[in-house]
Amino acid sequence: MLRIAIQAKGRLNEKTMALLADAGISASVGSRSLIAHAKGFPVDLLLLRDDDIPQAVAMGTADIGIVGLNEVEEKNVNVEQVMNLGFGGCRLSLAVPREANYKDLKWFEGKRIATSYPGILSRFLSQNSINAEIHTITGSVEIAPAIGMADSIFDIVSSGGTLVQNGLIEVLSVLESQAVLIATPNISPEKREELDKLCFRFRSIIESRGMKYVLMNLPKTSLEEALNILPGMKSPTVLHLADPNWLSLHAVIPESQLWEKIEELKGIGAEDILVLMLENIVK
Ligand code: PRT
Ligand code: ZN
Repeated sequence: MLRIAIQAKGRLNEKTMALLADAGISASVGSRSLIAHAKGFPVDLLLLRDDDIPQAVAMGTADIGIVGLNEVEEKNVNVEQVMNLGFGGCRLSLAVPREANYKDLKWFEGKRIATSYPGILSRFLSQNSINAEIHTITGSVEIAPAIGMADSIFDIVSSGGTLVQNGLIEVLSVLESQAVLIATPNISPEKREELDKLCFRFRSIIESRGMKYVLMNLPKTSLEEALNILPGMKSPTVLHLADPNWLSLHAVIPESQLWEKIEELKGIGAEDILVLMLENIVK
């Protein structure tokens, strides 16, 4: 039975539980328990702080884990990165006070940088031959320059709002991160088989995210034009209707292009357009 380490509470917990639920894995997690037995797939959930997940997976305490790439890179332990999970997106960036006269990386020479990610930062600084003082602090890194604890920071940025609020400017993104699925090195063949099944479920869920299933009625004479409007997508499904002058067209369209494509399809006579949510794309 696979044991999967996930964040007990925090930013990744809810989306991790949602991904597991979409994959048919449900667990009732008590607020105090460390382990939960799941239904729907032979897996136990190990609920940990995100900082402890890379190590737990590297040691084999858990066979697999879901955690931010930033934590995996920071802990620098031996784990297999199995797949990106498409949520928890953020970046680890260097930021300086707004009034700093920043031109390039040399600015950091001899400066004090506050961070919760000393491992990634020290590797980056040595690759770029910069000598700076790293001040490791946990939590509220962004206030360090204002209270005189540091000249600059290296921290997680998502919308950038926190930096602005603290009078800081992002000057360089060092690592793009998102939640990733990791596995213990030398996982047994039996567990690898279970992991492959789980990845198959995750992949079909992730691929269907951001896609919509669209059905419409279309004059038969517009079919050629409709196929040109939907290029690059697999050939849409065309069904005959009782009225020989009309067809029913079904297509999968990325959400980002949905309204633009619908307007174009309406322009060539499409009617009764239905947009449906897509739960899975099983390949
Ligand atoms: O208790 P535990 O140790 O498990 O959790 P934690 O408090 O260490 O981590 P948590 O739950 O805050 O974050 C878990 C993971 O979420 C991180 O390791 C990242 O991989 C990911 N993530 C995604 C983020 C953010 N986005 C994010 N915005 N983690 C933190 N932030 C912080 C950021 O540091 C900033 O201070 O949120 C603040 C707001 O960011 P802006 O730029 O949107 O203003
Ligand atoms: Zn943490």
